Amino acid sequence: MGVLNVTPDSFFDGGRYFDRETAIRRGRELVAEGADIVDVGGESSRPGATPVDEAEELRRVLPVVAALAGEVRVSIDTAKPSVARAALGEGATLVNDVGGLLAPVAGAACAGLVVMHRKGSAADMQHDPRYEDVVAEVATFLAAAVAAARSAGVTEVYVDPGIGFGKTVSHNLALLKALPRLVAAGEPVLIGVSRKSFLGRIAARGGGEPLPAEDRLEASLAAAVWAMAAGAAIVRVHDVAATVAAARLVGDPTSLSAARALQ
Ligand code: HH2
Repeated sequence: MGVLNVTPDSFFDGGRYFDRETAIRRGRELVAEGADIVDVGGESSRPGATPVDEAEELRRVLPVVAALAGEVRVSIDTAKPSVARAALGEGATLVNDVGGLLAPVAGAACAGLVVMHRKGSAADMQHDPRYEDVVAEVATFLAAAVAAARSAGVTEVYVDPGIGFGKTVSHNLALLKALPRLVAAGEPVLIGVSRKSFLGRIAARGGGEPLPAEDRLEASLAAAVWAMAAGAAIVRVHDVAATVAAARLVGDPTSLSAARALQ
């Protein structure tokens, strides 16, 4: 899944594809690089991001969704029911529900749904998030979200532990380490780690400064390979070409997946 943020303020690609034509061109580039899905978003969910009103979010995403929907599977990354509904009307077929409210919209439209765990809003989610047992709490939340999605009539559901959404570096690492357990629960798993700040902080553990988003490609690829080898069905990434190249190692029947089968 390639990330396409039509925003001025996303933490990595903010401002790069804010212009409509540039965004559409970038979507096509993601497809050429090997993306099976393009995830279009019009509101940054990074900690501290300024909320975007409905009219503005629609203005940002709808023309881009409409232009790309005939060429690739498009998912709509939003927290707003009205934006999800309108994007589905323009040809999107997957709802990336980052706020937890969109199962009825996906169900009514016979669309797929990504249910994602988060603790708190963009304004407060990174202010000292705490869990008794992050893996158990996220797994319980996702099982309930899947049940709610099925009752709303959704038949295609993906679960996402929401890396970075109300989680410390340790919480994110615990969830990644527990990925095989989440995969074993039975629903296809989506993982979004691409260029996230915890990767920059881990790289700084040797004593240096946290790496900025521009310098987190290698760590992102390592995390994506880990996620794929652990059985994730979808990885959501900014760097599609590099991830596709890395994915070959995991997909090659003589390499990592075969090693996993032997365990
Ligand atoms: N992460 C981001 C946005 N949407 N959706 C899912 N399902 N999982 C994720 O981990 C996820 C997501 C944050 O990344 P990005 O879109 O690059 O940044 P921003 O929120 O600043 O636009």
